[in-house]
Amino acid sequence: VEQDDKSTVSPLPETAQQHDARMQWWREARFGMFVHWGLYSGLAGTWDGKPVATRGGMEWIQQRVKSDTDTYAKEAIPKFKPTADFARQWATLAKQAGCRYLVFTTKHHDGFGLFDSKAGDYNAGSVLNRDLVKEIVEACHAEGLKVGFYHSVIDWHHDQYTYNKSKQLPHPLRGQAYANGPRDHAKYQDYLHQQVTELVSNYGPVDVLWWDYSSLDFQGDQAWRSSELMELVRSKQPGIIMNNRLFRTPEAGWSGMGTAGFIPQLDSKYGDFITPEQHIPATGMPGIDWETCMTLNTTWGFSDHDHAWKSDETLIRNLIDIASKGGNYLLNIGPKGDGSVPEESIKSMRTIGKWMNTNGEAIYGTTASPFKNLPFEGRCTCKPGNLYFHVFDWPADGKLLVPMTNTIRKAYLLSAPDKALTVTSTENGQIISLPAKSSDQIATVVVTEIAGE
Ligand code: FHN
Repeated sequence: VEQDDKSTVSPLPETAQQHDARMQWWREARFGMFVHWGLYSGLAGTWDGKPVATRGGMEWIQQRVKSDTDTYAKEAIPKFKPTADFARQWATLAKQAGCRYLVFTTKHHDGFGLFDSKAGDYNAGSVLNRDLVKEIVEACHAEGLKVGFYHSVIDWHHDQYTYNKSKQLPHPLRGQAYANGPRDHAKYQDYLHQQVTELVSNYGPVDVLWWDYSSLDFQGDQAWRSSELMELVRSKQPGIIMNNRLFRTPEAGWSGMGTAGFIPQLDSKYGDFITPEQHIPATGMPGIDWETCMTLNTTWGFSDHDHAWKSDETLIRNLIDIASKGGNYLLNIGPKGDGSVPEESIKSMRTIGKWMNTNGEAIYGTTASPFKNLPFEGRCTCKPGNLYFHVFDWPADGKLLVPMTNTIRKAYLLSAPDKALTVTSTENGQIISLPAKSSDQIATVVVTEIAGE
């Protein structure tokens, strides 16, 4: 198996200006909601009456319990009962949170499609006589959200899908028939392309295609006929934005799961944005569009047993940290088998939304901090003429030193725009006198309108 991808897809024949125009809404959005929902959601991390685990991705439950698809589907389908209005609840929550786009799983690794597919019968159209993708797209558009389709290229159910990382036979998820039968991965690739064609043809404008995921030894054209697949998508959806997970070579900007890697100049040959897992410099990565996706607890798909919820302060600081480095934050909810959203998730997303109602100006449409480091615990985002200093740890003496010599025309808290703050110039920079920190502020933003910039 070749180590390096030799995909032949050429970068789009678009000018830099056209590329920027295509990416503009995404770069300005900065904050999206991710949704992992499928047959696994009804199982809720429980198999054979016992918790499978208390932490970790329960969207992988089929693989974790090594169940073949027939057994898995027999258990999971009766527990997957979407209500009539589940999609509206998601879209309303995303809006309340201040998200500008919503990316949801059209199919995860178990292979069950949420759309009404004519390719096979392992999908909501055949099983539930519903097109759940259509319902979600309509709900998102009703709330003015951009729509992203997460689509797993991995597919544990398909009998011609041959990549078997474990090299076990019979493949633990496909049973003996799979082991003995003829297998031709090209037939799976045809199936993959047919379903993707349905997704980019039948639901109107699709704003993001979020591929997931490739291995170092199985990627690109060899695994997915990626060049053809990306060009097919772009032919149907010229304005679409895609991530880079059809590839896993370093050139594709995939740093690996938590491994430090280099992020070279990305071009549309591999996708339009990367999903880096490693440390991002404080001043971001000029010329690279990137997005970090995270869970609210430790599982992407719903689990009854995962109570490791991130604090609201952590979530808001993550949003600020990522925006301060020029990236997007895709924050995940894992709805239950009926599509309802766990109360803990609703509370967190609404708390973020309350903060965004006051401070969203310091996130939307901002670019990375110009400062390699700050003399206080916090972050900086910027727009032409404005710097937004996000203060994580409020200075006990109320004095905020900002390392700049420019004249500050005006400084104020976004939560109190009419109250100008005193600014004193010193040889180390400008000191902004802050009021006593109010208890409910998770992170407060100081806006400075800089003279001459
Ligand atoms: O295996 C998946 C996982 O279940 C989840 O969908 C994440 C989201 O980024 N992607 C893969 C692991 O990176």
